[in-house]
Amino acid sequence: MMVIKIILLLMISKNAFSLHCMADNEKQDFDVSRKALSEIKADIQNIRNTLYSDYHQVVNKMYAVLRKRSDSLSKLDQKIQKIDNDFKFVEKTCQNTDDVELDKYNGHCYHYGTDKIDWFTAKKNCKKIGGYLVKIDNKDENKRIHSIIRKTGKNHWIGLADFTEGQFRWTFDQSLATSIPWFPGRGKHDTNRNCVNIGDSSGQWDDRTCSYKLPYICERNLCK
Ligand SMILES: [Ca+2]
Ligand SMILES: [Ca+2]
Repeated sequence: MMVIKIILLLMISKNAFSLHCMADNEKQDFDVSRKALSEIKADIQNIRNTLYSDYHQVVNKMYAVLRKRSDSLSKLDQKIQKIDNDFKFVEKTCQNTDDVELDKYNGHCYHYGTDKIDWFTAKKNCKKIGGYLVKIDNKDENKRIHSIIRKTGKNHWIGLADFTEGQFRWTFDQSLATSIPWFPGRGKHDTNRNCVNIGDSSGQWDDRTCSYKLPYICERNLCK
């Protein structure tokens, strides 16, 4: 539409500007030309306004997308930082356990502490080497551990306790233990017996007072 107006304007204005004085019909052409010119100017202004509006809409949309992406990257960056910190912690604890003897079994590492200490101190000692008081997940793991401690002739602390009476939970993940291989007569309601050890003779478990002093077993999910 605007192109047609421009062509018309050029045709009319050519005649209008070629004369020194204007007759009536030429004056009409002149007026028509001026009107067309005004319309073209208005059209150009409308197009310019539309372009500005479109431009701002596009910029705002792009800015919103970029801001969303930036937020996602920030969250990702935080997660990477946390993982990096975890790796540093593991690296540090591994360096500190160079002199600790570890038994590797099924992708995990086990440390058999020989010093006789109470259950809470045993728990702390395991944490120092980047592990936890052992969580015995199944019969095979119990069999492996029993095969080692039976040679020591001593019961060992494991990471199981019922600080809420009757609810025996693993310290590693606070999950409830199922099908516990108790010594006959053990694991009954007794608020003085809250910490659990594994027996060297049968591999069965016994609950007793947490202040009792025993060797202990630590487990670690990562091995060098
Ligand atoms: Ca385990
Ligand atoms: Ca108890």
